[in-house]
Amino acid sequence: MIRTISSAPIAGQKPGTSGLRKKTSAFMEPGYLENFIQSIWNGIGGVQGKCLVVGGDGRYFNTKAVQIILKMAAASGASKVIVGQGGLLSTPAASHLIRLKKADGGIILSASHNPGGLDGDFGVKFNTSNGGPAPEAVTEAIYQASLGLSEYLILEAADLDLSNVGLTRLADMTVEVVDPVNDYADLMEKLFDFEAIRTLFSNGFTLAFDAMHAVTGPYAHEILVRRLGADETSVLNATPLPDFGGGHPDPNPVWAHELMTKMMQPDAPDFGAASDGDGDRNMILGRQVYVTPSDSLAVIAANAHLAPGYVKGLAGVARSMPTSSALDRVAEARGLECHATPTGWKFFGNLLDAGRATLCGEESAGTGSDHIREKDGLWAVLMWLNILAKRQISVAEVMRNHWQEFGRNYYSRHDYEELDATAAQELIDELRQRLDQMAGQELGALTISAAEDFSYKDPIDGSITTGQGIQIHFIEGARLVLRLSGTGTSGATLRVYMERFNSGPSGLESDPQEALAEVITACEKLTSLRQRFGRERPDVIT
Ligand code: G16
Repeated sequence: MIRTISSAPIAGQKPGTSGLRKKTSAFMEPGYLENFIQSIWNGIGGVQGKCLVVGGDGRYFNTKAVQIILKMAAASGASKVIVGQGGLLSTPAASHLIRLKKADGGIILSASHNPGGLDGDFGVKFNTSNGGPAPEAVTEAIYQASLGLSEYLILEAADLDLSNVGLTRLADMTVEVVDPVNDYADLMEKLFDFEAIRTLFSNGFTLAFDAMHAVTGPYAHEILVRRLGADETSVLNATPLPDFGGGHPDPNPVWAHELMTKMMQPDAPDFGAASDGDGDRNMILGRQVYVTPSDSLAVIAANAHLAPGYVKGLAGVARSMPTSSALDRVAEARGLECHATPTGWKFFGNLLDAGRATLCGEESAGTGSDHIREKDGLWAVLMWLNILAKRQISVAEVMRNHWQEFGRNYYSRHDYEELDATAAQELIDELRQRLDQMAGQELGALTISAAEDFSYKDPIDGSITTGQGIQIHFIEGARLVLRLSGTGTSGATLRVYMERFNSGPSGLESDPQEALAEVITACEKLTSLRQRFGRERPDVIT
């Protein structure tokens, strides 16, 4: 029986950088999830007769939420829902399934790298039929729908058993429970030289992949161990847990410290990597080497042709604006179109769909290509393995060679978390007001050449997105970017991105924080942010 439940708008259901992210407890409030799901249905013109993909990263409340969504899809007339077995799907696998099955869209349940559990975060994201995160026009329509919501529809029915693969029904709707891993693993096998990687492993190459108790465990086991022959012990923290084992499933040097410590030893494995809660982020390490996401993107751009799926070369490349311009150096040298977009994978969608970019990436540990419409953690790991298998050199040598050829963009991001949201916004507003007077200003050893509030005009649909971060260029070949995160759930997170170019051939092996010291000083002189927020140091340095 379909029930119509009267409801009323709930404040704050506005999707951020990547869907709606809130405390799990907020999502579990009666009607909270239901209101947002109905707002999605209303915002996209209903789901009558449509086919949707549904799955999540297995965090606390995932199983319950999947059941609610199935009942709401059935009540609103969806013809079919394809759901990952046990309600699990990594974000890249969900994106692939939407494309593979020609679905009309999908719902991904994840707060990505944010901690999970009852005290952690939960999230809901709507992806469109291209497999990618809904563009701004769609998320805005969903938000508007949430503001006018008066009721939601839900089927009164028992929960479905999602533990077995196969077809079943919920009232008039077909439910197809699929293996969450297989189709994705098959796609990877088409893109990369599995034979070469298998040979690499059989010759004694060693790997440590940290799944951080999140969704990639089963994917990594199937692909790296079963299909590629890496040792069983290569996948660490492989069992997905609803609270990620109490950890923070964010693959960066701070949160993946267990792997970092292991990889910084002289006898570390040849290659290390980690992924996040929902499997779309990655961290790349070599023995005693950390590769920044921006450098990883540039290395992939320069070497992608070594993988069978990219042997014809790249149509173009794209990075988010705060990501370092190491990618631009490769693009320039190789004559590739190169785009800088606002932060958020959704901004790459049109470029990928139009064939203007093959490879995209972000400083926030996201890299991917036109094989799907999300960033893809394991894809990046396999790309690196493919490059190492073909080039037969170590990660350290890959980096050294890369910097010698293209120069090095020293890069770091400093995060100040849980700041007072009003005070953080005031800082950004103040900087915005001073932008016109900044050119020529000296900040310690550096002089500002240009300053702007980044805005982006999508070259495909002409849509304009403004207020995407304060970007300051220095004549010395350095850059400073300040913006507020759109993915946090408490207070505000201020992200400060810094880069400085060194064309080499000397000075290419410095410590990034030292190489960036003058940019760090310039930032403090411009913002007094440590004093302003009473913080001695950033909470996270990547
Ligand atoms: C999301 C977005 C990324 C973005 C990242 C950080 O990633 O998809 O495009 O770079 O958040 O965004 P912010 O700086 O606004 O916090 P994920 O992995 O959290 O879905």
